[in-house]
Parts: sequence; structure tokens; C-alpha cells
Amino acid sequence: MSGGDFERIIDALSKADRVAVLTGAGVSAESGIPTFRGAGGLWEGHAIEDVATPEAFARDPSLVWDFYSARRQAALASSPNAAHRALAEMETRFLEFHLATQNVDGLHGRAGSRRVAELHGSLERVRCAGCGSARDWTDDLAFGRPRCGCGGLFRPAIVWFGEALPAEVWREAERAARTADVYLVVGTSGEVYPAAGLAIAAAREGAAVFEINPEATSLARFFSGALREPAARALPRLFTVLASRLPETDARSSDKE
Ligand code: BV8
Ligand code: ZN
Repeated sequence: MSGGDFERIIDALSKADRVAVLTGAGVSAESGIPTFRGAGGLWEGHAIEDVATPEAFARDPSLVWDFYSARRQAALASSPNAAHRALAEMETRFLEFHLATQNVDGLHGRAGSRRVAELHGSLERVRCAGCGSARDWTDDLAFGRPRCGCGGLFRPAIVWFGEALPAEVWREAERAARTADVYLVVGTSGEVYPAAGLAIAAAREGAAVFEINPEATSLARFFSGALREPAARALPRLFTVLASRLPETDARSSDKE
């Protein structure tokens, strides 16, 4: 990591009114949740692209349920880390702050982020593959092939490959990317679209885009700079310096009253 980029990010954030963030699996790595495309990214020999599809569910619903039940247990057993907490703190420091995540683990919400755009759904809910009705994913849902009252199979409320992202959530994330002064891309390989396209849209519309990731990704050429260190180290460091320069927006607005 170059000290120059740290200063440039701080400088850009200090001047920004509108900040938007895209997170991926790397932000939860330090909570003990494995990423998808690095070492350890396979589940019992299956790549994510083989189990996270409607075709996989049609072929073998029990396999897909086992995969997501294991993921849900891992998420419930883990805790938000310092990166999630720093992002929750940042929410109060800008006139506009938008957090979009590709993660389904719920850790941003548990860290205290009030508004989280969950682009790929959540392990906290299921919906019926037949009638579409949704409900919370609770422990009493039988493993294997849980069924809805209508006779249809329940499925995790997750956006699988080949499926559209939730329209309203997507519209808002795209708007935030296009209007951001600063866009932070944290812990994502940027391989999955349309989510990765948010960072490119932000850069094209003039945002300063910074990547926080120990590894450079294929999106790096769109970025103004990077912090090549783990998110749970980089974000609290950024926030500590930033907090000394920016008042809380709640405080700003009460000053005006
Ligand atoms: C759609 C489910 C159309 C949730 C997921 C060919 C070219 C381009 C696109 C396509 C193509 N073929 C098909 C497509 C489209 C496809 C796609 O993008 N495929 C790619 C893979 C080629 N996209 C879709 O199908 C999307 N839908 O296009 O719909 C449509 C339109 C209208 C109507 C109908 C249909 C849907 C995509 C949603 C897929 N769902 N998951 C789940 O089970 O969790 S995607 C999956 O990847 C993950 O869940 C995650 O959400 C997503 C992104 O992964 P990352 O989060 O980036 O994780 P990864 O492991 O890759 O990277 C981790 C990073 O962290 C690394 O860079 C690492 O260095 C870093 N890191 C590690 N430790 C740390 C760290 N960083 C910071 N700190 C650390 N400590
Ligand atoms: Zn139903």
C-alpha cells in the first residue's frame, strides 16, 4: 500500500457529500466466512456457479438447501468485524451514503448499518418457488425440501446466476453509483455482473473510485487508487482519521436548526 493513496482517499472523502460503497465476500473474510473465488472457495467440491443457479435447484433441491443451510449456520455463528463496523459509522458522516453489498450474510446490518442494499438477496429469508410468497428463514424450516402451503418448494431468497437482481434495490444502487463523489469498492473480485458494473459506472460518471483489497482486481484500471490491505485493517484506519475531520451529519443538520 502506498501512503500516497491513503492520503488521497482521506482527502477525497473529506470533501465528499455523496459516498457510495460496494462490498463483496472479502469484507466478511475476517469474520471467518470464506470468499468464493480464492483458496477454500469450493463447497464440497462445488464451485459457487454450480450450486447457485435455478437449474441446480431444479436438479437437486436438497443439495442446494444443504449448501445454503451450511452458509446460514456459518453466518449466524460469526460476528461483524471492524470493517463492517467502520462502514456503519461512516453512514452518519456524509450528506448521502449508500451501501450496496453482494453478501448475503447479514453482517452489515448486524454491525449497525441502517440501510443496506442487498443486491444478491439474504440468508435471512426464503420464498416459494411456486407462488412467490416470502417468509423469514427460521430454524424450524425442515432441512432437505421444505414446502410452502401451496405445495411449492421453498428456496433461499438469494439471487442466483441467470436471475435478475431485485429491481428497486438495483435502481437505487445504480443511482448512488452514478451520483457519488467517492465510490469505495471493498473486498470484491469484481467478476460478477451487474454488481461489478456499479464501480465502472461510478468511475465513468466522474467519481473518485478506490479499491480496498489486498489483491488487485480486473477492475483496478478504472480506479483512482487502492489500499492493498485487509478491509478490517484499512477501513477503521480510514474512519479514525476521517472522524477527526468530519462532524456527524446529524450534528450538521441540528447546527442549522
Ligand atoms: C444476471 C449468490 C440477467 C449468493 C451470487 C459472461 C460475462 C459477463 C457476465 C456473465 C457472463 N455469463 C453470465 C454472466 C452473468 C452472470 C455473471 O456475472 N457471471 C460471471 C461469473 C461471469 N451474472 C448473473 O447471472 C446475474 N444475473 O445477469 O441476470 C437477467 C436480467 C433480467 C432478467 C433475468 C436475468 C446474477 C449474479 C448473482 C450471482 N449470485 N451469489 C450467494 O450464494 O452468496 S454471486 C457470488 O459472487 C457471491 O455470492 C458474491 O455475491 C458474488 C461476488 O463475489 P465476491 O463477493 O466478489 O467474492 P470473491 O470470492 O470473488 O472475491 C473476494 C475478494 O475479496 C477477492 O478479490 C479477494 O482478494 C478479496 N479479499 C480477501 N480477503 C480480503 C479481501 N478484501 C478485503 N479484505 C480482506 N480481508
Ligand atoms: Zn407457495
